[in-house]
Amino acid sequence: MLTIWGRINSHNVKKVVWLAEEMGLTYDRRDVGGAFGMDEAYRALNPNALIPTIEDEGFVLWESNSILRYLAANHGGEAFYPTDPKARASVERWMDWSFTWADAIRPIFFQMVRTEADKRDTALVERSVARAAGLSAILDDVLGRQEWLSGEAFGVGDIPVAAYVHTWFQMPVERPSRPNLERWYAALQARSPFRDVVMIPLS
Ligand SMILES: N[C@@H](CCC(=O)N[C@@H](CS)C(=O)NCC(=O)O)C(=O)O
Repeated sequence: MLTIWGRINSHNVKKVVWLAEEMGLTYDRRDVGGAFGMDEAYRALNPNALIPTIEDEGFVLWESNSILRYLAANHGGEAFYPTDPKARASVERWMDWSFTWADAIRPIFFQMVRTEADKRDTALVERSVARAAGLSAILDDVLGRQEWLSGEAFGVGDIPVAAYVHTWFQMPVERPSRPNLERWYAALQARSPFRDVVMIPLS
């Protein structure tokens, strides 16, 4: 049995649960982190005191993108994770780049969702909005040339970026028109695991 530790309103937890749902895996998700706290037993599994962490038949793993790669490589998820070295590297590039993208979006999310209106740092939000707008051109460009970030089919290369794209589209901030990115976001919304796991109210 696969165990996934982490509160479901975490972007990094959503990524793992989303893939588990796409792959039809049976899993037990346990709330940890944020208001749920972290006990010593959990910290012994993950010395970073961060979520998510998984345990699969005694194998413990943390770092959300490593978990995505492990699940896809070991549980019949090959369709989500190409084996050809160039195709695989292209997919992994978007997984790594997702942290650049997440760093741009996170301040907007924390300020607009987790900070009271009168305590918001508007200059920080403005800088993040501008940074996200610039980075979104990179996504729009690649998605004008290929259907998915993972290539011709949806895969693990789409998941980390998509988790934060959804948040970006939900924020009451200015966004430039990005037709290819919007087409991809609409295609993601046609997937029920994306709707059920990622498109929950932000908190
Ligand atoms: N690089 C790590 C980052 C993990 C991370 O920052 N997790 C956040 C939630 S998204 C966390 O654990 N925050 C503390 C908490 O929830 O208590 C990963 O991708 O797994």
